[in-house]
Amino acid sequence: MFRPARWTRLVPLALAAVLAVGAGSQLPAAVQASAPPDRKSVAEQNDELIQLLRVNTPTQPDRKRLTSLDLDLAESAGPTYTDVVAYGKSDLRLLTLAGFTWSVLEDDLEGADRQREKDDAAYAKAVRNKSILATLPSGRTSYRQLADFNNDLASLAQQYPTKAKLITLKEKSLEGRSVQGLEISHNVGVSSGKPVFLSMGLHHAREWPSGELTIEFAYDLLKNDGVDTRITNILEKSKVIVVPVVNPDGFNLSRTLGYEMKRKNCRITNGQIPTAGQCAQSSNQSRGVDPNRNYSGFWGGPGASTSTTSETYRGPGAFSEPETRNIQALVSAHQVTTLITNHTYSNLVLREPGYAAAANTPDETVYKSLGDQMAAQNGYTSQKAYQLYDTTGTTEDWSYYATGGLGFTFEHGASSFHPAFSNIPNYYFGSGSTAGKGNREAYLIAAESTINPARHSVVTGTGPAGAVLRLKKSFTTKTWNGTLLPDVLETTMTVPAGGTYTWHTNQSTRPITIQNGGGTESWTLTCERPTGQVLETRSVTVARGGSVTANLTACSTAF
Ligand code: 0X9
Ligand code: ZN
Repeated sequence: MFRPARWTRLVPLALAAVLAVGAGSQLPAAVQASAPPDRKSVAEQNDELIQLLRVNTPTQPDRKRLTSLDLDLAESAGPTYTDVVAYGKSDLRLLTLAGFTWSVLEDDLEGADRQREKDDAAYAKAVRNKSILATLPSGRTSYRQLADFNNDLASLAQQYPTKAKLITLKEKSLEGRSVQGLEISHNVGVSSGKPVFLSMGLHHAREWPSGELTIEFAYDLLKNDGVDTRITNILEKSKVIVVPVVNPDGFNLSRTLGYEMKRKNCRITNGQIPTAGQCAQSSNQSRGVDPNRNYSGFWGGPGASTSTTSETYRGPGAFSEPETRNIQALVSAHQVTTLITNHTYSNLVLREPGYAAAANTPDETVYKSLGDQMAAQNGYTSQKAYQLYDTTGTTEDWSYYATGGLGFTFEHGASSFHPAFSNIPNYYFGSGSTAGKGNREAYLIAAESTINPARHSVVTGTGPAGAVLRLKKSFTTKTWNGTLLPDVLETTMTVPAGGTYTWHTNQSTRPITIQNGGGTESWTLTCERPTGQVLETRSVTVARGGSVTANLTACSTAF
């Protein structure tokens, strides 16, 4: 995954082979075998192919050494190998000089993209002819463009006004685009105290299926509410929030022919807004901040680069980017008890911790059990995130340790950032041994786990109908070098008619505090007039699986 797409092509595969031999490493059989007969014409044009390589990394030191080369790791790794996107001779030379051997999984990624477009057209035709019947909840037959995502979110909100609310995240992207999502629940406009399941896509621009799966789940919930009892129950008891495109600038560029391998955002110069067209300039193609290294949790630690041209560039500071600040604000303003951030690829369900030197999380038992349950549906491998490789500053490095909401990274697909679209129904509904399960079932399990009070906390009691209740917690999140950054979690609900409230929340003590043996922390609960006048203040301490009663009698008297 890591490494800029450089769209110049300079060197044929044959030269790669020469380089490999020249440096004294054994030429892998797959490299020899993979050169097709028509390679000559490519060589004549002096082209350079973008390849997918399977690099042999039998030991942990090998994997560490490979990571340190700052190549574009394809986030697919097994016990003895790590897949790498290689951009021609400089990358191949780097690997060779470092003593690595490899086989070629795909010798022309751009050619594969052209083939994918042909396949998508054939798939759309087959669906139109009804020779393929299993279609996605929305009926889509090709990857969405950015405008399609935004139009679809808006039409769902319009079509289901009591169940779907369009949301715009607080900051625009660097190129001025708004970031949109949908809140989905019965009586979505009523502030209800329901627990929240947040699903997101496209932190990484080229990982197109991650946005598709996120929005298809929204269609599924809205279409099948009242039809499928599991979905009816989910919308009654929880709120599902989807944000299919977290990084619209990067995604928009990746959907422009010639830029498909764009991964990061459009930050060209630290702290500066890019000028129009700057992000697409060929000299800037390796620029950008990796949104999945820019969150504050352990920011600046292992598996995140300080180089502005690295695919894992962490940015000049934690939350330096609007894309990550948006998600921070969204999560801080809701009781997100379950979170899935969708990525591609490797068929993985990843839970914290994200770097190998970290201790197991204090929630390892429940965390693993939910990860395993979901992986049993989509057929992926459930594991700790660092078992793929070390990272810091990822979404859950912040969200899990700061809120306690169980957060997962899903890496969809076996071997491609964005395979032919005909794969997406298989990802969603499952295929082969997972037929009828797939990510649809995994997401339903995530939503059902969100509802399960054993997996979050409950604050309940009496108060005056119409009063605004507020739960607030202020603390600091520590980056890798010890900098303390202010964080505020703040959510509200309204006491319903009848004067009894039930609020499904995250635990009051942060996992990071539990892990560091730091004692207990509390929520501050206030009961207010709708004008904001505070009538009662309480301190609430509640653990995961716990319930606490707070009868707001002073507030009731004064209201
Ligand atoms: O590196 C990433 O950001 C994620 N993979 S991707 O290829 N989609 O970019 C994985 C991050 C998961 N966390 C850890 N591996 N610790
Ligand atoms: Zn990703």
